[in-house]
Amino acid sequence: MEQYRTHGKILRGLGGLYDIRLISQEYHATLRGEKDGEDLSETSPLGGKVVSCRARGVFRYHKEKPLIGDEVCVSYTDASFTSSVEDVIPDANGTGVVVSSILPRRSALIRPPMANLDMLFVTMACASPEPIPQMADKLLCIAEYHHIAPVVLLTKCELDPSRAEELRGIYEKSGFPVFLLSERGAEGADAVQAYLREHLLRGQTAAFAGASGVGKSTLLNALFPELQLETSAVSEKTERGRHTTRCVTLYPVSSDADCPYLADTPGFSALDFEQFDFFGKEDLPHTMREFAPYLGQCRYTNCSHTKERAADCAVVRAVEAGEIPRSRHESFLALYEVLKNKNSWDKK
Ligand SMILES: Nc1nc2c(ncn2[C@@H]2O[C@H](COP(=O)(O)OP(=O)(O)OP(=O)(O)O)[C@@H](O)[C@H]2O)c(=O)[nH]1
Ligand SMILES: [Mg+2]
Ligand SMILES: [Zn+2]
Repeated sequence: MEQYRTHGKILRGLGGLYDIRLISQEYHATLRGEKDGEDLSETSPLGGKVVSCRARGVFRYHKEKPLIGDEVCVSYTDASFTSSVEDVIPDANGTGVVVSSILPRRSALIRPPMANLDMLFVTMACASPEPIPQMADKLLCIAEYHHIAPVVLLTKCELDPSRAEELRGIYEKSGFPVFLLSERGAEGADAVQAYLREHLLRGQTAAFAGASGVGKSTLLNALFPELQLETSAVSEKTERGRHTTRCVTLYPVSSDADCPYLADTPGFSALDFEQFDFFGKEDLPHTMREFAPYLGQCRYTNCSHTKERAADCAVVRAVEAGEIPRSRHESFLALYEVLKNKNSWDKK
């Protein structure tokens, strides 16, 4: 039986079943042994199709858990697909679609649990739930650390326009693209759409992340009404989100095999925030993009840019001069403290 190979991207995983979208333009057919070395590339008729695979084979032996956004090598046979490719669950008895390997990752995050992200929309509501700049700043640092392009999204701006302007000022000053959304995306979604068109390239992935209830799924619905994602009102009592989105899912933005993807992710709670993946405290200053002009300018090379005197620390001086937003430096101090403690714990 002819064996084919192609590439796919994991869109979602639920109960041990992974949806994989075949993305490769080319595939290879090999008649076992006989045609080795011969170039049999053709355009895959399956590009853009979604197949479901059980987490068997390579997943079982792989130490790392497959992540949403992983690119995988997929092999299949003629018999793998019945009339409708969309509803195949073809893993039975060697005739099915088999994931033979997970391709090397460009990046992997713990929160949101995703591989190969290219752009991260750090989403924060101006009110309901109350914005937590430190959570946004931590996400921004993580994106920078992994070379994922960060974008700041401020939602529910109509609920507190002055807070919206204040936050816009902070993040624009720090050098991030910032988008303001009001009325469930009725205002502002166009600008996000235009930004995505211009900056998210073929095959790339952008994710929306932030606290529960900030309106990530709502915005995705505004951008792509056909998605009809579930949303729900924040709790009246606690003003917190209800954790409506339960798992990370990638949505292809068109039917092209190599189109970009957008990801909806489950909202964070304050507790999740503690368990974020992180890195060494020495790396932290380099993940604050507005610190860049000042690094290397401090009096002492081992300056931590935390409690030093302004006379000695170029970063502290820039904060006092209003060049670096104070709230960003406050987040830096808090994150530095977390990393310092984490590192001393690691050494024990
Ligand atoms: N007033 C106002 N409400 C909004 C806006 N955007 C979203 N909402 C509401 O906020 C609530 C939460 O929205 P969701 O889209 O479910 O939030 P989410 O970020 O996806 O939440 P999780 O899935 O729990 O992470 C819903 O009731 C939305 O209608 C907005 O711009 N203005
Ligand atoms: Mg949601
Ligand atoms: Zn310094």
